[in-house]
Amino acid sequence: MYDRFIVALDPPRGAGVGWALRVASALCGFAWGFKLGLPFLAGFGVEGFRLVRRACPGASIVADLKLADIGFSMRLTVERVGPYVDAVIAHSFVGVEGGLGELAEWARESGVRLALVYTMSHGGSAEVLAPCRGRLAEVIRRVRPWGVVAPATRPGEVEEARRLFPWARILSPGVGVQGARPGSALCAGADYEIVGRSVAHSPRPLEALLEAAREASRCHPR
Ligand code: BMP
Repeated sequence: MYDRFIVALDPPRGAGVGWALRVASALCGFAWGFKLGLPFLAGFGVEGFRLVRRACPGASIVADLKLADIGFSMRLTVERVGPYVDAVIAHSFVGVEGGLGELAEWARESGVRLALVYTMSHGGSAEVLAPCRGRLAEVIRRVRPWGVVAPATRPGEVEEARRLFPWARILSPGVGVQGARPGSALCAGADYEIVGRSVAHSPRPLEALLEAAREASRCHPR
C-alpha cells in the first residue's frame, strides 16, 4: 500500500536541500514518488530536482509548479525541470487554446506526463473551482492528460473524477494535516494519495508512511 503514496517534499522553514535528500532517501523504495512544488523550487532551485532524482532514481518525480499561464510561459518553465521529472501538474482552468494545448504538446514531445487539477483540497475550492466542475471536466476531456488531481478531503469529488476520467490516474492531496484520513481517496477510486507534512516533516518519515499505508489498507484498491 505504501507504493500508492506520493510524498510532497515541501521543506520546513529554514531547511536546506539536505533535509529533502534525507527524506527522499529514507522513503526510497517505498513511496511511489515525490512531489516537488514551488516551495521546493524557491528553496533549492532546479539543482534540487536533479539531486532528488539522483538520491532515488526509481521514484517518480512530480513537478507541481502551479502552472496556470499562457502556453509559452508554462513551456519555458517545464523545460527547465523536464530532464529530472516524470510528470508535471497544471491547472485546468486556463483552458486549451494558447494554454494547455501547448503544454500537452510539450509533454508528448518530451515524454513527460501531464496531470491537470480538477478541484482542490482546501475550503476555497468550493468558491470557484467546484461550481465550475462541468467546464473543468470539458477541458480535461479535451486534453486527456495522464493524471487528474482531485481532493482526498472531498471523496465525492474523487469518485466523480474516477467516473468522468476513467483513463486517468487520480492523484489526491489533503491526507494528514488537512484532515483526510489515509485511504479515504484510495477507497473512493484514487490511484495515489499525496501526503506532505504528516510524513515528510515527521522525525521518522518511513514509520509515518508505513503507518499511513497500514491505515489505507482497510480499503481494497481497484
Ligand atoms: P500536506 O499533506 O502537507 O497538506 O501537503 C499537501 C501537498 O499537496 C502540498 O504540497 C500542497 O501544495 C499540495 N496540494 C494540496 O494540498 N491541495 C490541492 O488541491 C493541490 C495540491 O497540489
